[in-house]
Amino acid sequence: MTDPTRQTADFDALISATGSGGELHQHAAEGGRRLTTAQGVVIADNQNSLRVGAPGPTLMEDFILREKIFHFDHERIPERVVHARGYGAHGTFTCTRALPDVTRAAPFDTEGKETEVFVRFSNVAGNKGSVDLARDLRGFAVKFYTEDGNWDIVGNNIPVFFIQDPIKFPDLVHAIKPAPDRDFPQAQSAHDNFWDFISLTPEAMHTVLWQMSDRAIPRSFTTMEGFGVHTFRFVNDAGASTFVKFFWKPRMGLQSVLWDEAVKTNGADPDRHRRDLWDAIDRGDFPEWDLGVQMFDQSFADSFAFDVLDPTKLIPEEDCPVEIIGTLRLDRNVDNFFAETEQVAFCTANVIPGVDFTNDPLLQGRNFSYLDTQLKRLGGPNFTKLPVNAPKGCPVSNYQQDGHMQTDARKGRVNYEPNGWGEGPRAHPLEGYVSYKDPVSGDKARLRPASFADHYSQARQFYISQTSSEQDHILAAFVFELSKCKEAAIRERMVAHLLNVDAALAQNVADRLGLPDLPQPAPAARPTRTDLAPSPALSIQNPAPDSFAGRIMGVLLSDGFDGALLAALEQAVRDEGGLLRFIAPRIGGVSCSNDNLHAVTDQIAGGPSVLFDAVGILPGAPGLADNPAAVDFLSDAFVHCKFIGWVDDASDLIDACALTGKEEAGLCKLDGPEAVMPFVAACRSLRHWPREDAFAS
Ligand code: HDE
Repeated sequence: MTDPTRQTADFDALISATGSGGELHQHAAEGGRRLTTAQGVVIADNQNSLRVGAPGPTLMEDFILREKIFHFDHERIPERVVHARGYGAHGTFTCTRALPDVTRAAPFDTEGKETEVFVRFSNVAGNKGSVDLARDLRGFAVKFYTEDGNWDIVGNNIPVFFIQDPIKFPDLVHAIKPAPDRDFPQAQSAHDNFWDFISLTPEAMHTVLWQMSDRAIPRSFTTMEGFGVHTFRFVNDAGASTFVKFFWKPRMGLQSVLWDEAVKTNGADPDRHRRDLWDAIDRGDFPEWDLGVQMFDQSFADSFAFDVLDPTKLIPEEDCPVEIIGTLRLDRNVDNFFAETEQVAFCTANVIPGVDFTNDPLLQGRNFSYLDTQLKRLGGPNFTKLPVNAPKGCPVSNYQQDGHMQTDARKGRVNYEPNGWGEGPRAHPLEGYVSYKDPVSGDKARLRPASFADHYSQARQFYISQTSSEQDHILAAFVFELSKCKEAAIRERMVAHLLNVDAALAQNVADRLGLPDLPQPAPAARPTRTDLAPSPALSIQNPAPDSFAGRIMGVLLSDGFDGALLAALEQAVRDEGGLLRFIAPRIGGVSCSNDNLHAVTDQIAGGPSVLFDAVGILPGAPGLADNPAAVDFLSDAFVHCKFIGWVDDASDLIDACALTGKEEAGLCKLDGPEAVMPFVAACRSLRHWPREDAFAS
């Protein structure tokens, strides 16, 4: 065996030959860990392959080179066919309200009980290397490691889905992904194929309204809701079932960005969402969500206007309250992205006693798909042995064996059941998983329930539940997306659907697209649309947020800035639980009025205002108006309805952005430290939406 402390006699000669110099010398001298091959052989030289003569041929015998390159060549695995770009973290779920009468699910049996979780957020359409702020649905997948086995809620940040039958899923995904001939556009729905498919799929209209809303461009993972989407069942000890829908409610409140901001953020920081999550956990600012449930029985389901098994429909919170039963806290970043976030395998069929399925056709289809996809992606059936996928806190004991990458060396001769050897695990009728006895009958046929046929009523309900600002964003999104469709017939077909949702929305989209005539409304499967009451819970802006906690203020500085004013601003933002970034023309530091050097976090061209929730413009002297990046910084902040605090020395910049004399509550003059508190208090509402009216066209 190699003695790891042994040094070669001609060690110095080796160092000079390898070119590793002082670093290697120091590392070895300190007794640092030895670099080895995968077989455990210590490597003497990791810089030069084995050759004959100085420029001579490389030898096949070089097992160190060959093993290293071989492993490198196989580093990539197939990315997820959807939800490829994702980011995960570990955390804990704490039960705040036990439900022993409703479900035997372990996480809810006792108040205060903690269950370990792993969560992965994702974008749906883009590939693994795409940008965070694409207009897209987000995945919100949670794995609970319970003592009864692993349970996954594989949800999205939007409570409904595009289709009602799994047989349509490959078509939906093909349509949104880059076109097969040209392989673009990437991570975008703004193209002919997507809208061609959607305009021929009326059941998608409700989800499309959500997708065109601000929900599809969240500020961060920590400011978005999660939904289980389908109706599931809770089952109690007596075998009685209660329907349940799952909700994750962010403690930070809901917040999204504007489309122009999203587009610019993708250039400034394509990793905005993952960086935000990583940084928050890293600094101990652990993001939290409450778990809410809508629970209802068959008689509620029978009386509800829509089929609770239709995944294109939701149950408004006003009709069935969301009851909070626990809190999710993410408190640990992964050690290794690939080993954990990339290899984690979620599956809707991962349920535990106390949780069961319904006959939602989409859920039934998903239960098949996830296991299948893991086999392809992770290369064999033993992916459940990977630490991130393996159950924790409960034994795994069965007769499954062999397969690629088997890590269990089970002892003994028994690998079947029943066996007469008195060895090995046995099924347990009382403790084991028993499916809910759902009486089923009917003809075998390819059919769609008539109760799934209304495709417009809830789309309209969503639209009329938005604030006028949010409705404007939906309009702008439709115009943007459809303007990217080259085929006029597709644009027209979409407007025909929108006529069934809201006449004014359809007319405005048509006008802005320059449609010569309004088409006839699309023929509806149901002759009439039901006009439902608005559901305020569907809006992001309503109720207005009231906290700057966890938000970032970007302060633009230049030499000679007022140190006392900045100190007051820093204090006030920190007292609110907010964070600060300091932006200046030079990264090396910026000097204060008393000549002290203040650290700069971003050079101005690399720290545009789209990265911040509010901005302060605190230069030490006029002159920023000559800097195009400073002009963009302020004018973008203004157009994006951010709160802006500014000082006299920024007057030339204010002028350059045509903001001189603009009297409005979101543009706050910081005349002295006493003006700071009211400014920071105003920032709690995060955006000054009335400003948008000035830009309405
Ligand atoms: Fe998925 N989905 N999906 N999906 N889905 C996958 O599984 C599928 C659907 C969702 O972070 C895949 O491991 C079908 C609805 C999330 O790893 C795949 C249908 C909802 C994630 C798959 C749906 C989701 C996935 C791709 C229609 C919201 C990422 C890679 C019947 C409730 C999980 C993988 C993670 C991933 C299939 C529809 C959420 C191919 C067939 C509805 C969050 O198995």
